[in-house]
Order: sequence, then C-alpha cells, then structure tokens
Amino acid sequence: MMDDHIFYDCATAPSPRRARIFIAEKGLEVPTIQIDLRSGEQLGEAFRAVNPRCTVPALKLPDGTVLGDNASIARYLEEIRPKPALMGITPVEKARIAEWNAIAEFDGLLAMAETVRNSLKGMKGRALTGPKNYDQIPALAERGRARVAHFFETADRRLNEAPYLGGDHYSIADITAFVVVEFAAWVKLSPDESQSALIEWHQALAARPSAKV
Ligand SMILES: N[C@@H](CCC(=O)N[C@@H](CS)C(=O)NCC(=O)O)C(=O)O
Repeated sequence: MMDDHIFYDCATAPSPRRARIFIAEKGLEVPTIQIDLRSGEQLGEAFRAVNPRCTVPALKLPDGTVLGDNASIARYLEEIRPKPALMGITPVEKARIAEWNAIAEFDGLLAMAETVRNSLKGMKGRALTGPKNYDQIPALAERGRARVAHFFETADRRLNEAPYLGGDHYSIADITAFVVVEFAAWVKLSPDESQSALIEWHQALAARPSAKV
C-alpha cells in the first residue's frame, strides 16, 4: 500500500487504465481520486493545479511532486518497485521493450485516440486533450481507423515471433497494446479473425487479474 501517494484516475478512460494495470502488476495499491472527464473536471481550477496539462493519469508523491504522464509514472514505479520488472532487465531487453511501447503508443493508442476524438459526438470541440479546444477533423477519424488496422497487423506479426511484444516477458509494451485492443471496441474495431497470435495474446492478458482494474 502506498498510502502517502495519490493516484488521479478516471475509471472509464484508456490512458489511466494503462497506469492502473501497471500498478496492479507491481502488486501496489494507491489511494485514488476519480476525475470526472465527462463533466470537464480535468479543466477546472482544482485539477489544473495538480496537472496543468489537464490529463489523467497523474500521481502525486509524498513530497507534493506530481507526475503527469504514463511515461513518468511507469518510470518512477519501476525504480521504487523493481520487481516484477515491467520495463526489462538487460540493456537489450530494456531497449526492445521501450521500442515496442513506443510503437504501441504512437501507431496504436494515438491512432485510436485520433479516431475516437475526431468522430464521437461527445468529443465535439475536444479533438485533443489539454486546456485548449480543437475542432474535430472527420478525415483524421478515417485515417485513424486505417492506422489502427495496420497496428494490429504489426502486432500480430511480432506475436508470431515472440510470446510478448517486448520479447520473452510480459512488459509495459503489452499493457499499452492491450489497452489499444480494448479501446478499439469503442469504435467497433477489433483484430481480424485471421490474426490468431494477436487474439490469443489478448485473451491471455485479459485473464490476468490486472485486466480487471
Ligand atoms: N500522454 C498522456 C495522455 C493522457 C490522456 O490523453 N488522458 C486522457 C484520458 S484517456 C485525458 O485526460 N483526457 C482529458 C480530456 O479529454 O480532456 C498519458 O498517457 O499520460
């Protein structure tokens, strides 16, 4: 239990879910405050004082320091709780996991966010996160769908050569890609039935206790 930390979450949103799964895989529990993204709580003065980028997840440390991104939260937790390693052990493993986490983030998660944020009615005027408002561009939603499909192909090919995206061990790269596959259902996208390596990997990850958080 990390009683002296505070985790800022939104139970329904994909990005904080990445951090929640990471925390669960580390066997940690952190007191949590829910931020209601639907009502715009992230843009209000109180949360802006916590994270001026107006996004969740964020993690407040005992000295008041706030980590305002999945990247910093994961890095910090890996340092203070090295086991089980979720970001690799050997130099090459660490590098390969960082590479696949970046692929899952840029080609998967951001493509998905592009699709969702540029098409859902509830996101009108909020096509990007953060304190500034941006209009939706429908063409980006279409392009995003194509990019997500391409990411599924890339991930399936990789999972035909290794059990996990980063190699032999479950890692942060799997967490990011798992959230992409789950998030895809929001816009009725899913791996093709021919992508059996990706589908089996997803089923195995969905059976882990951390998938329930
Ligand atoms: N790079 C950030 C992205 C975080 C992000 O996009 N969070 C979304 C929820 S999934 C958010 O806070 N949205 C606020 C909004 O839509 O205004 C991270 O992974 O930490």
